[in-house]
Amino acid sequence: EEVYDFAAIQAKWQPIWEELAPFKTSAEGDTRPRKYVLDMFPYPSGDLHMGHAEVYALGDVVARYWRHQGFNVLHPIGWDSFGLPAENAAIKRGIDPRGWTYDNIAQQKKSMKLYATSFDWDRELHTSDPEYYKWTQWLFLQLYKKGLAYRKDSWVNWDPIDQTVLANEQVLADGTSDRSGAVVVKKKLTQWYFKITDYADRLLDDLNQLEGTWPAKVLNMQRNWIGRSIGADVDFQVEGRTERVTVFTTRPDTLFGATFMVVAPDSDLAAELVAEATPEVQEAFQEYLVQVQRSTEIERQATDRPKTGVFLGRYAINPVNGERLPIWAADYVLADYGTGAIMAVPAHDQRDLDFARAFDLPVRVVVDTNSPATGMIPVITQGMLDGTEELPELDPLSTGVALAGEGRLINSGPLNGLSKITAIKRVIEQLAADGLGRSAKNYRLRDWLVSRQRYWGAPIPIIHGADGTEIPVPEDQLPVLLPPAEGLDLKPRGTSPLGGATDWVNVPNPIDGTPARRDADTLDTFVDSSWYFLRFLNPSDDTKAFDPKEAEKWAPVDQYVGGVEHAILHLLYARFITKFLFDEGYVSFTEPFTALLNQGMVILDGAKMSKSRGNLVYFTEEIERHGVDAVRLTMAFAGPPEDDIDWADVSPVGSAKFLARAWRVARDVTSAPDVEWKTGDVTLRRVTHRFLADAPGLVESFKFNVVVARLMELVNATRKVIDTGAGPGDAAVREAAEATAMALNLFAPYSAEDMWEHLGYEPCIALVPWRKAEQTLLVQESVTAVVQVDGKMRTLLEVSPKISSEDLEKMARDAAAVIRSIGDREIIKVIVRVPKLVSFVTRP
Ligand code: ANZ
Repeated sequence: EEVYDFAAIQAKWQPIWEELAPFKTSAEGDTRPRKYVLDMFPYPSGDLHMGHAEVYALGDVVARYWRHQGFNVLHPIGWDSFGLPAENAAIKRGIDPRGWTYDNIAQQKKSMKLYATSFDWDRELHTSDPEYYKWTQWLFLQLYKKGLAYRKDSWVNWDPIDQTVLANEQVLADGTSDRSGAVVVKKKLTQWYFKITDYADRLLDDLNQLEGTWPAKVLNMQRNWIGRSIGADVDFQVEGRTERVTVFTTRPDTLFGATFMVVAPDSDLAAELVAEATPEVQEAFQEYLVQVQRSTEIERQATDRPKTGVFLGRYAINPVNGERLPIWAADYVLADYGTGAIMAVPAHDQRDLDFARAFDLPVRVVVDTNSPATGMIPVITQGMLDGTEELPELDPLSTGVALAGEGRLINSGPLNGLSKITAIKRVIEQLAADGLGRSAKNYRLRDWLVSRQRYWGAPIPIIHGADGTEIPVPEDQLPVLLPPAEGLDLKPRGTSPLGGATDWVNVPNPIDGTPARRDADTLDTFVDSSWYFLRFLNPSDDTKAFDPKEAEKWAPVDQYVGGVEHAILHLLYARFITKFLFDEGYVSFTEPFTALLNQGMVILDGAKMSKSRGNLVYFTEEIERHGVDAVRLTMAFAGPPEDDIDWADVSPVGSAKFLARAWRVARDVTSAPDVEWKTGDVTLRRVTHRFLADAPGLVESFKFNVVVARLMELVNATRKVIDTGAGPGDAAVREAAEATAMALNLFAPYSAEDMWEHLGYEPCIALVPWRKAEQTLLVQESVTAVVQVDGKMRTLLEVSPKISSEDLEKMARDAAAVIRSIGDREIIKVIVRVPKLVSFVTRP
């Protein structure tokens, strides 16, 4: 008897699909509605891994689904193929990064094709191809023309292992590099930046457009990253100095409580102030500065760190009351935020209070927070609440707790009695009238550092004249080709290896022919990926980066699928570039990705997979063992896509068994394709049509696991009719098998195509329109309730739509799968939503 043989099925269909190219996006004259489904493109660092297996399986469900729904779908793929791993591998093994990269691409492409991802291969692109990076360089020049690409000297994050600068985004919370793991240090260098801060407000405000279609978590991460603060700039006179010192504060209402001023030790201002100080102060300051430069930004902002600083021997004058405020340099004030200087209000700011207590500086309360409702009383007792006990004195100096809460102003002259918000308004008005201040906004967002002192990237298309002028490479001379790696010393040493390519670097000045030098730095790979979704629209056009007419048709991306690790960097940069292209009139939209799905990680035994942990599950091995379809189906069935998948908890073996079962149903069908479905078994027809009606909504809300569960149910129901009911010739059996094959195409395309052939049809099943449910068959006799334990689906129950909450809970508690899964853990919460859901939460 013929058996389900996944290897044979894969070998049979892969060449046929290759030949028929069913996923080629149709172009001119196609009147179908369009969908652009994009999966984040991979970095070719080796063969595909299980993370890829997940994202490309899930993205493919969406792409395949919209094709069944009658859409002209654009589902392209390419490679983010510039970057450090290639270069590091090349250095380690003495090979060419180019060769390493393209070998890996070839391997990944082979794996992706085997994995039956429904990509339009005609649109494949590689960011390291000159045909692509020509346009990355063009984009740089457009930004340059608008003053949005510029060079400046600045303290940069320096990775001492990779010997390269890092964007702030690439420094992890513990102060280490997200690439090499090295502790990041500061170094002063001349670097290229993109002025993303010009777009800060729009990047923040436009997030509102994405509410509901982007994960809330990602929206929040973007908001925090941009970090807009609203407050005031206040100008302070400094004794013995003509220029004023401006501070940024979010609490101008507390101006009467300022008792000292702090400047960042590594700011130009500190250097200026200390230049006039006594030799002792200068010496103490220099010593302190050296110490400060050894610490990371993260360390400097840590609240639990003892406060350190140096008094600069200078005084500022408080503009509202003429008081003399001593000026200190301390590392908790950062040079590149606000103005690099603050007014310290120790009574109401914890960092200032810690500092005041460490150096014996005065503390003055100017906001009366003394009410249990709003104050910051460390411990509130019942007695305080009902008035039998005195409220404690809120003295920050003795308690060590700053009064950050709301209250009425005190000790503040004309502001006394006002609320915080009124006082803020009043102070800003007064300062503005006196020319001593104004309202101000600040952002955590910094300009985007885009230059890298590394080889494997797009060369920056700028030529430096002997006199220091910058000359953009004329657009008709693009691309500036990367010179061959051969003969270059790629080892990191802080300057770009391209500087060693003498013939390449030394060029005549395009303007007057005098000797000049090419900029030897290369662009951050995030520049490459900031616009790739547009290049897919016509990747082989050598006359422009992308065609605005095609963008009009296809973009923005309708559904973007990828990992949450790109929640900040990549998405922020792509959003910025999109807004820039909008401003330049190249696109008509301001957000690149209308909807975003973040898949979780594939982990093993609760831990992230990694070579060093030795818990890697290999893509190729899993595919060989279980087959493509079983792995893909497992990814979809494991749970909600956002959750991590523990490969130890899932069962590709179970998936393969189910696929064999589904496949046998199709093989067993004995009726002909033209059989009248109306004559079929009504009970089975109801199950089929209920599935056809429900699946679209479930797919569109990414409940892929529920769709798979429902398919399992449909296959079981069909098998029952074949074996013990009306038999394999019944029309409803064919109808159910066809629906199964069609829906299975979303998850297990090889099995689905093979079933389709057994059912008497030509390939490709991927292009078959979704079967419409017949309304008359949808009248409910029963509904399926999902039973979850700790968020994982454990069983499905067929229940009456009118079942009571108590009965449903009891049925769920009695279900064998639930009892098994809960074991002896305690149930701490039960959520029952009749008639569809019972969810148990246990104490771990
Ligand atoms: C006086 C004050 C009183 C402040 C008070 C806060 C509370 P965000 O929300 O992060 O914008 N600050 C300003 N520039 C700084 C810098 N370069 N490094 C470290 N701290 C800086 O915080 C703004 C507040 O952080 C500012 O408001 C300032 O302290 C401080 F009861 O001014 B505030």
